[in-house]
Amino acid sequence: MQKKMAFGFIIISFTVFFGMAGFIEEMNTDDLIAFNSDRSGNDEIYVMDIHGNNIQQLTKNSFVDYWPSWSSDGKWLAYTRIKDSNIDIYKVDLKGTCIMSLTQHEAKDMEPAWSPDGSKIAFISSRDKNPEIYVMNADGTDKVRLTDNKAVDVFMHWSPDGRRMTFCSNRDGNFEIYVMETNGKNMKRLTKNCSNDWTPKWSPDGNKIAFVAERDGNAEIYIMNLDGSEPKNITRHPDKDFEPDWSPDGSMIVFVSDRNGNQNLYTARISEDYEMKDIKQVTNGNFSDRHPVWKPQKK
Ligand SMILES: [Ca+2]
Ligand SMILES: [Ca+2]
Ligand SMILES: [Ca+2]
Ligand SMILES: [Ca+2]
Repeated sequence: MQKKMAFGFIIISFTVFFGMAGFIEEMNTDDLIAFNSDRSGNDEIYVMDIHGNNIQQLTKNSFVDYWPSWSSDGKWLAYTRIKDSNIDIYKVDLKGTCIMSLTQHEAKDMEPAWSPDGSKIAFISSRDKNPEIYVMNADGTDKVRLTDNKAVDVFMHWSPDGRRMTFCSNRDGNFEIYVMETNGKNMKRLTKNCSNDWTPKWSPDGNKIAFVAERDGNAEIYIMNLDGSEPKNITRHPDKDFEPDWSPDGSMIVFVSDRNGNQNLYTARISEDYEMKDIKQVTNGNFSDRHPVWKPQKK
């Protein structure tokens, strides 16, 4: 009997020790959310675990650094920097020690969106006079324009298979959500209403699009089908809820809300019928925490 208990204890100790070690390692490397925050004075890029702990600051300077986008291998974050009245795209590694410039143009270059296979970065540039969508290689070479319209074209996001892109444009009066192939062809409008629709994010299974609209009176997060049908308001809160991003397994969404006075980050579980459950505030304090993006899963 004693022998059996001792053996059981060893098994439990083994599981606790190695299981915990594995858990911590996983927390540190996989379950991460990047965001930008002005908590240290001006906007900088940060990474934290999904519970809002272990916050690491990756940029530290007098410029505005915002709009992070993960590389598919999770080793880099592309982001936008406003410096000396110019706006360009940079990337930073997860230690914050290596920062590289990806655009060097006098026009505004912003909002990088890394492709799912890691080879390309889509971005917005006004180098051809008005905001258009471009794509470049991940090292900043070979920039190609995808849209050609006098309207503002913004907020691209790649489909999980990398073959299509959602974006927003006010070409039809107010901001609506569009989809196109990643060569700019076969463009189609998905929303049609009198309020602005913003920041579409494809679900990891490729079946839904989360986005933001003010059609019910204030900024809310919605989920709709790929053809724009059945939009469902999933926040239904009188304060502003915006900038949603899916967890890699599609079971959760991280978003920004000012429901507790200022812009903080929240996570929620998404149920099978696309309801928000277990809403949890993950950042606190009197700053603006914005643009959360969940680290992609290792391929
Ligand atoms: Ca900064
Ligand atoms: Ca520029
Ligand atoms: Ca345009
Ligand atoms: Ca709301």
